[in-house]
Amino acid sequence: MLTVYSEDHRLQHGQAELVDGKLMPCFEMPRRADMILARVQETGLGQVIEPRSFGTEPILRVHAPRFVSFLEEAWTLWTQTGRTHDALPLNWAVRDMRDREPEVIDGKLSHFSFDAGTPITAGTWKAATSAVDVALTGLAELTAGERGVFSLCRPPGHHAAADYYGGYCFLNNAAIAAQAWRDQGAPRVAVLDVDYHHGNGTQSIFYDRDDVFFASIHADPLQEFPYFLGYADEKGTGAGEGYNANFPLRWGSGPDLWFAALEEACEAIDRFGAEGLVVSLGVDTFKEDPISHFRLDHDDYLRMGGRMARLGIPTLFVMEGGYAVEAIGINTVNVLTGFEQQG
Ligand code: Q9C
Ligand code: ZN
Repeated sequence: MLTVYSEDHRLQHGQAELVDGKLMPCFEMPRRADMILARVQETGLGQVIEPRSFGTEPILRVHAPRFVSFLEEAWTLWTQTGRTHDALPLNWAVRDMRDREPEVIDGKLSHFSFDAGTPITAGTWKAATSAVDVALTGLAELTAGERGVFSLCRPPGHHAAADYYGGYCFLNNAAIAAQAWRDQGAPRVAVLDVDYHHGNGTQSIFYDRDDVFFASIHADPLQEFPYFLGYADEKGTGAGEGYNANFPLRWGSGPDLWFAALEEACEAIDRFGAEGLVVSLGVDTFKEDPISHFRLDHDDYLRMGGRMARLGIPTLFVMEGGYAVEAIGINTVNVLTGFEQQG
């Protein structure tokens, strides 16, 4: 299988995120991608290629222009106020408060985000747009005839919605690829999100549409981030009703419950009749993940890839989360190997 990878991911290396009421070193770090790339190379998965540049047009098919400009300018505005450390927001609008974009950068950070775990740094824009190029280059290889392609995106994307960032995500790489696939003529695209966390951004982007089916298997939002989206009764709205499927699982869930949900998700994708599949591939479902509470083991990732392959449609794997850094390469490449081994 081809892997698309860019060194530009290194430009996103935040110092700290707010967790447990403390500023802690970021779980989402460059070494994650290094470990995955090393495993791709040592297993001989296939060729590794660099991305081509697609510019902002495909990004603007998914994200709001004001949001994209904000991401591009945020670091400059932040440093113009004399600060050189990472930018993190502090407070958010809830319930009856106003939906306005403040003039000052601190207010803008609040307006366009939903958590304090996602630092904006000097290199964030470059890294985030490069991750989009990695996803879109993977798509181009797929539509040129590959059966499966791995886009080793970093930073991840599935928590980013049309006009807000968070959960270590700035631009929604998977959603941008799914939309580009539609724009290139695929009538129906499915996104299958197997990251431990709900793909709230992707769900939000496609929630009112019947041309992109979204299915997500994740920790129950009653117990886990992002808390406010990802419940089983979210089935889509308007034309999109019936085209969104959530499979929340309780903390402590292991392979039995997880693969039962995968079976249901895959059957729904089959019924939908997608011509293409985008997999939001997070491996933070691993039993030793430091911020997660599922119990998948190394071999489960082989089985996961095998089941995806049996859908029998061109598949773009887009990297999302996974924070057990020593194991992230093994688990990720196991999914890809499992996919390839399934005829
Ligand atoms: N107790 C992805 O996996 N913070 N994002 C959780 C830990 C947010 C994860 C706090 C986790 C976001 C792409
Ligand atoms: Zn995750």
